[in-house]
Amino acid sequence: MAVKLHRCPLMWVKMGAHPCHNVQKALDAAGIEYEVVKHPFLPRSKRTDLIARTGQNMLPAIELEDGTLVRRESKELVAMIRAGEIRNQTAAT
Ligand SMILES: N[C@@H](CCC(=O)N[C@@H](CS)C(=O)NCC(=O)O)C(=O)O
Repeated sequence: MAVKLHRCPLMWVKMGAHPCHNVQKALDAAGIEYEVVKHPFLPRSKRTDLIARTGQNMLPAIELEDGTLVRRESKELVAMIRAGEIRNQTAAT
């Protein structure tokens, strides 16, 4: 099972200030396979699964293969990806 990128639905917004895009771009650059899970953009209260699992309503978040949903500032997620802290276990063999 691949990691999952939980993100907003604005896939077409690819500018540098877009947090979800930046994390997706970092996953691509690192060659990490992932599935995209889109959540509603607004209102944030509609992100019920995200809220239930992380206790907050902001995106992006990365779901590890063990099911842990990691929500950090997008810059931190990018740093974790670049540091090799987020990996696709099944693809690593
Ligand atoms: N500082 C946060 C910003 C995250 C952010 O703005 N995420 C957007 C989706 S790309 C969002 O959830 N927007 C809804 C809102 O701001 O109400 C980060 O970099 O992670």
